[in-house]
Amino acid sequence: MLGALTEKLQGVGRSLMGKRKLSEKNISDAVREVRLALLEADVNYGVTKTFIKSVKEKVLGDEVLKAVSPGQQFIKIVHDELVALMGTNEPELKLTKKPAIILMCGLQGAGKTTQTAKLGRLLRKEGKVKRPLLVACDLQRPAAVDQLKALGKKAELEVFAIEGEKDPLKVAKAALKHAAKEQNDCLIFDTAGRLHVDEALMTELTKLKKLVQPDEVLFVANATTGQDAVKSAAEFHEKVGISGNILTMLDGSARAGAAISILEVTQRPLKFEGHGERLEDLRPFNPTSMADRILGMGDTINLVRQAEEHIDEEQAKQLEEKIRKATFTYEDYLNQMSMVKKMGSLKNLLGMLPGMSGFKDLDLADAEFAKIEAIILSMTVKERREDCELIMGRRKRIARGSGTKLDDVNRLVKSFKQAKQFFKKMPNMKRMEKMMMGGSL
Ligand SMILES: Nc1nc2c(ncn2[C@@H]2O[C@H](COP(=O)(O)OP(=O)(O)O)[C@@H](O)[C@H]2O)c(=O)[nH]1
Ligand SMILES: [Mg+2]
Repeated sequence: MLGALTEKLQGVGRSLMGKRKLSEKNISDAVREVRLALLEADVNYGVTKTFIKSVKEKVLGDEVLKAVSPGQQFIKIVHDELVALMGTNEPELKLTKKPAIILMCGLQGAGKTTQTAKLGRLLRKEGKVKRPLLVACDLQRPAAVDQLKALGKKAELEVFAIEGEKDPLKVAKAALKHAAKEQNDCLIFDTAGRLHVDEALMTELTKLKKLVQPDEVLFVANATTGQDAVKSAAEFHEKVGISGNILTMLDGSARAGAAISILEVTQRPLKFEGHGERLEDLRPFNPTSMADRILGMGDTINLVRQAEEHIDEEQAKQLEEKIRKATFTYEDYLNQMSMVKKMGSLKNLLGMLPGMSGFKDLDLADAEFAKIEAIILSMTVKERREDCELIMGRRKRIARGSGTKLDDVNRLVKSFKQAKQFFKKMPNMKRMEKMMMGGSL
């Protein structure tokens, strides 16, 4: 979630509510808010200025729509400009060599090793490559090699490492040889980072780049470090020369400005976004959904994509039907939870939903759901299907069995009943959708 900027821009939408037309005068506050928000989100001054100028031109120009409210229109223009700003480049990797070669670089803790494994997995999953080889060229710390090996094992990817070797160039050379023999069609080189950009690191990377002649040099940037990430992106690009960027830690309280500014200072595309520690948490960079997130409209596209990957459509339909008729039970709830779990942590999912960016403590949501799950698991089948009343004796037993408090069980039973009441009264879902979609801006 991109916190402050999102909140600011939502405020802007509200401030224009009730205005009939956009004019130089009534947008000046909104424009000022956007400018401040961008600067606060680490977008550099030059980019902000250009951005504001083009937003103003669009707002006051001919492209005024009559059908929507001024607030919606203003946000839409800012949104489209953000998409245009972030989406000018092609996010696809250009892998032309046989084998394809990717060199990862970035500061320590940016997420290089993790994204190396995630990327290998993703490329194979998408059928872009068949036998990727992860190469352990971070020889600064012995643990780095072990970390890559462990990740490789988890992802069922081959890892190339030489025990005890201190020279990354030797490892790289041997890996190329190995790949030729074993017919690996893609090599991803994990490299060492430093706390700050230094000469030794840059020299090492430059030599590695010269040796392996990569198709892609990907700079891995920790989005939560804001202007620091931007600064080091510029330095890596100047000294090593990069072909693209991967923005990581976007599941945290990352600021949007880093994405925009890194793009600006390197003039190289944002290729991927990292959204968590798990191997599945890497996606192609999507400027539209990033703009959606910045504006607090939720990462709907990605949510849909993940849902498609994991949820059995038929099952989902049945559940919807049950919710609509308010006949869903604890058992359904448990099934639903296990589907949601397949999609990743709740924290990630909730962050994608419209309006949830203001939700400060999403870790709590995960913990709360774990508790609810434990409670339902301690119910008998009859209880789960609501074939019997959950009398006090039963509740006490459930609390004991699930290691929770009686209060927790009572709370769940109460909110379950309330939810059912709510859905019973709901005439149809369409109306609810309308309420949720139309009311906000
Ligand atoms: N929350 C979150 N954690 C990540 C992400 N990518 C990597 N990590 C974690 O960040 C830490 C540093 O990552 P690592 O790959 O070791 O960074 P490196 O030093 O650049 O190789 C590890 O604990 C990773 O599990 C991400 O997208 N989101
Ligand atoms: Mg590493």
